[in-house]
Amino acid sequence: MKLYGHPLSGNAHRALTLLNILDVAHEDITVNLMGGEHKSPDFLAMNPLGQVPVLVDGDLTLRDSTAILTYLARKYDVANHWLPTDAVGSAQVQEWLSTAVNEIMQGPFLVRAIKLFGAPADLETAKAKTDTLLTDLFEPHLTGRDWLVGEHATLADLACYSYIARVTDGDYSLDAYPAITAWIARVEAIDGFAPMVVGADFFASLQTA
Ligand SMILES: N[C@@H](CCC(=O)N[C@@H](CS)C(=O)NCC(=O)O)C(=O)O
Repeated sequence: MKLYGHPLSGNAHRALTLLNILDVAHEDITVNLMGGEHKSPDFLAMNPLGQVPVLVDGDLTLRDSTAILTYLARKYDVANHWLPTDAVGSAQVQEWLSTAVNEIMQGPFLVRAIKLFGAPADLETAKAKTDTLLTDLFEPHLTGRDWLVGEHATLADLACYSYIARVTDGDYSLDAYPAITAWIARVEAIDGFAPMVVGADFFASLQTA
């Protein structure tokens, strides 16, 4: 099985994280996003949207981080721990998977991408969307709860972690959000979990390489 991603991609991070947690043998392939490899004909043949992550498992080629999470959980998590099978549990996980690819991308993802990559978007709008998302949804939801859904970690936590934890790469402080901060520490303590690289550390490592 091959996962095409990039260390600075939070979307790739969540997929890679589940492969590691479930101890699934895989090859972790870094796509040269800065060099435009994701828009090459070979990559576009795997994902016409030219985005990472992409998972290739035998004849199956799968794009989209949350689809990859669902596939891996259903195929390798025989206890259905990461993705419940009951109607309420599976729908509640889906709520957060949808939040991860929509509201989190419009807020925390963009705040970070504007700072790290000069993404062409309005910083004040992205910050305002982040404020709303964290203040109205995540902080109250996580107050008095350890995990986003139920009594243990699920795909919901893995999917929402990366861009919320690393919104600080965009000089956005999480100090006003104690419940979110405690949740990030809890997620990072999951067995097999590797925290997402800090943007400044990644760029510094390129200079010393
Ligand atoms: N919905 C997709 C979004 C993937 C995505 O936006 N990937 C970014 C990296 S984090 C990318 O490859 N961007 C390059 C581009 O869109 O040109 C997912 O969840 O995997």
